[in-house]
Amino acid sequence: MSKYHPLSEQEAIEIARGIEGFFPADAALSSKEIGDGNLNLVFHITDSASGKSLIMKQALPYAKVVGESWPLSLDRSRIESEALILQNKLAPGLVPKVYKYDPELALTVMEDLSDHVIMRRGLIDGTVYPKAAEHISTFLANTLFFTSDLGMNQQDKKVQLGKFINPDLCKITEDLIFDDPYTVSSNNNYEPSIEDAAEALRTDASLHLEVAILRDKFLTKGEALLHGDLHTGSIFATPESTKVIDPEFAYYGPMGFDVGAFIANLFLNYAGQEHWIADEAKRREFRAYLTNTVRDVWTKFEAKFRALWNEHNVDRISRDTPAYQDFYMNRLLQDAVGFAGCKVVRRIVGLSHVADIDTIPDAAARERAQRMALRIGTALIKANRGVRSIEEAIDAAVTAAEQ
Ligand code: SR1
Ligand code: MG
Repeated sequence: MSKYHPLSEQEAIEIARGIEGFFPADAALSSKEIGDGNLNLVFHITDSASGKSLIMKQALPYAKVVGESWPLSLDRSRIESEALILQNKLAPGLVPKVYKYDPELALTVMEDLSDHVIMRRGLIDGTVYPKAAEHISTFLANTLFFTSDLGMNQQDKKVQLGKFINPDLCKITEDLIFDDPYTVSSNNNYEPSIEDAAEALRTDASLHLEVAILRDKFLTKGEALLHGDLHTGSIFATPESTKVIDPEFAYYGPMGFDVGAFIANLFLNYAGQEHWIADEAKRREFRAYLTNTVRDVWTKFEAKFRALWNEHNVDRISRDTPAYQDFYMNRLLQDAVGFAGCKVVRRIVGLSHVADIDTIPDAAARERAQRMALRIGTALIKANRGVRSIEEAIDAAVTAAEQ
């Protein structure tokens, strides 16, 4: 009989006690379920005497945000723990350490990062993260390059790809990001005040063409092992440190999807600042910080990815075809811009939203932020195949925001 069942706080304590050498034998452990995401249980286990603590993440066999009517494979827990272990090798120190994985309980035991703050929360509070672009660009360049046909043996890559087949979680993305926002769907979730803007998404044929092209890349382009859900709620940060968590959506897909996810969430915060910073000059300054971070993350990512290409490329043809690198990087930028746009749009009209905008208490400010985000998202989607620099993409977004 299967050992799987959702754990209680007390059972989580017993499992934590069994992790050899972690807590002192006489530890008085306490356990709290703190999961506030869409899919899983998360237990925070602490020993106040030694100050030691850890996190246990358990997958549920359904999407918690919807209920048991939306079943989800527990295999995502294996995918998450294996992705974390691999990412820690490729980008050391930028993800939590995995202490243990229990396949039967779909349970990953990992480093507690509660001395960090979820970056989304920090940005809502107006916190500046001077190292985030540096760290996230390293995470992106290293994890994407070294899992691609450029950075690893191409036969080994095919085998690795097979270990990260993640159909249930990909289906969530395919529906929620690339389909629902552009049609009438029972998954959609938006306020009646923006019905006209939602209707405009459903009737814009040139937008649909771009989304169809991007969706095709998500469905078919197994370029590198993606994090798969790299929004600012998947990042723990302090001004000095950045840690990427939650790679349960990991699969082999187009690299631009991860780069675009981070950029999208900076723009969602940009729109949310319609409310969070009341003083106009300070708001302008914070928005400039956000667009500088968009510019920095791309510029640093591009420089690091090109350096890896030049030093560690295992692929003779791309190594010996210099113009191919420029072509590849420009195509990657275009993908990132397009995916960023899709990820902004889905957070306004789709099933799952972001606190940057949803928790704005004033209805008029919330509506202004929602409309601004939709203008930014659609501008990025429409610009994607034409952009030649990150500056052009930022200009398109900021011009749309100010309309
Ligand atoms: C049903 S899951 C909704 C969303 O939560 C995750 O963070 C992903 O972004 C997913 O699309
Ligand atoms: Mg998540």
